[in-house]
Amino acid sequence: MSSLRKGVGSLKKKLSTFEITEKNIQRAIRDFKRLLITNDVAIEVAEAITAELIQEMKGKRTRRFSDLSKLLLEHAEPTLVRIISPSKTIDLIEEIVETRKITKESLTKEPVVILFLGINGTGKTTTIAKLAYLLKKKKMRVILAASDTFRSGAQEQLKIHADKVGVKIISGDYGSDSAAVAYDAIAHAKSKYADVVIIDTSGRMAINKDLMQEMKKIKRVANPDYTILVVDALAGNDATKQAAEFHASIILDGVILSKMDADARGGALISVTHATNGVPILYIGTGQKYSDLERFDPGTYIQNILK
Ligand SMILES: Nc1nc2c(ncn2[C@@H]2O[C@H](COP(=O)(O)OP(=O)(O)O)[C@@H](O)[C@H]2O)c(=O)[nH]1
Ligand SMILES: [Mg+2]
Repeated sequence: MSSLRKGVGSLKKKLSTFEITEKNIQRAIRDFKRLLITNDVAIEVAEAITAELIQEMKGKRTRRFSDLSKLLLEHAEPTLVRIISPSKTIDLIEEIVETRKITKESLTKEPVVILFLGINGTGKTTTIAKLAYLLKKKKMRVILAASDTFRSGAQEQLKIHADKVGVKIISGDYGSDSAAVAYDAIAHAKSKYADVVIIDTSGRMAINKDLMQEMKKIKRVANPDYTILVVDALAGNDATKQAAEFHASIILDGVILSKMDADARGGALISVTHATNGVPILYIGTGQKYSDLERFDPGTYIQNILK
């Protein structure tokens, strides 16, 4: 008897619901794709995301056509969070403090070395100053390496930040070998038992062979513990392209997305993570003050986008 009732129940449910197919979900998918793209998610990434969502939803049942969009958003949230959740989360400052605790106990002189990469104007120098500020608050002794020997004014700009934050800077001459400046800064850090060396590098207007060769050389010479790319949230699709190209030539440990305060949409963040196969977003830049560097929380971020 109870099995018959169950059978009737499931038949009724079948009659009052319909199966989701690739075809009948098209319209909801199209609207959702538009939402992603207008939020600055790169087109090919929006396509990959929606293709994944179709696969997930196909074959499920729902009562009304009007429910499809709502259902899609419900599925989208965990999918998007998964895409931008790195395989491991890194609390950079905590990791550095821990590493130094261990290395100090063993009396080694190796500082933690962080290499910053990115094209012109993305916010590398500013972000380095912010990170130095946070590390200094944790009592870390920081040395900045002014390895941007390319763009005029770059050395002075970093020096101003170093003075304001209260950390030491090792500079070079314009036109000199940027890798040599990094090498000098690391040698200096070792001799002074400093904790962290942060290397500022030059960018170019766009990614080119010279830039990549120079960055590869710095990476070889400095042998950094962390290689971090700074991309500009305002750059939209270009930010995604930069992240993919840098990651293809130089393995990245993390990305920092600057200027999130100036960009209400911030979809670049989804694309960048997707394009680098999950390189973690370590921080987002949220302004021009030194304290405007925040750790990034995927869950809250996606909830805001889908609101
Ligand atoms: N609003 C805002 N501006 C930023 C942020 N990060 C950097 N900037 C600004 O972006 C411009 C370029 O930054 P800079 O550090 O010189 O870029 P670099 O060429 O990559 O070293 C500067 O005017 C910075 O003040 C941020 O998070 N928010
Ligand atoms: Mg700079």
